[in-house]
Amino acid sequence: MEHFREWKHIFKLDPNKEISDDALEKICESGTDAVMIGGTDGVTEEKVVNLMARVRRYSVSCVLEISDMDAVAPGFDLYFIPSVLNSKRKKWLVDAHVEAVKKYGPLINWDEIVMEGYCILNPESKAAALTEAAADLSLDDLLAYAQVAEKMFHFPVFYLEYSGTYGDPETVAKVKSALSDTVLFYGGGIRTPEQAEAMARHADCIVVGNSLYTDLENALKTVKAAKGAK
Ligand code: 1GP
Repeated sequence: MEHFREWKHIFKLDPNKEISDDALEKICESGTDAVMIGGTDGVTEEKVVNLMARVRRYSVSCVLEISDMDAVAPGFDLYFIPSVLNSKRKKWLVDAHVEAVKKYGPLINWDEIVMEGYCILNPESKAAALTEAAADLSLDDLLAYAQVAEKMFHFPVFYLEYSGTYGDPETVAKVKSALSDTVLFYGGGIRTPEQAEAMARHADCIVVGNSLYTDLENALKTVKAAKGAK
């Protein structure tokens, strides 16, 4: 098992977006703890395998975040599986998982599986639309979700997913204080080292995605900022 509990920083690459070899080299050699491959739409097995093969030229940990059970390939270090706790549809909480186990169960190496209890908090995001997430959660709701994730479901990861928008560091701090064992991932809208540091002060690990495609130089600076955050 990889030491994901120690990670401070992840770059998330979308298999449905183009990335040049030059940019990919900078990302993989940035010092990030892992490159996570994952996206919401247009994710196919072919695109996943192609991107994994390109990341595998480098020594960085390469993990898959599964959004479609038919776009899964062997060869990743770990497989992160979201369960969207605030989805209004059971499919995204557990039904897709049941289907996947029925179809692929004997092929699964359970030691490589990491469950993520997700709360999707940007109502404008593709992920919120797809999963029909009740994204307008109060702080009380969020704190309860965090405790349900840890104390009831024993998820190893609780993921605050603001995808595409920058959240409130104070909220992240409060959620962190509600967790003792489950690690807290924060992702959404991080474009600058200052934003990275502000979130990494509270979250165990920050996830930087979109800004890799819009402002690579600043995105790369988030690694050092996250690792130096106190
Ligand atoms: C998306 O949490 C990640 O799943 C990162 O969000 O793309 O907004 O950086 P951004």
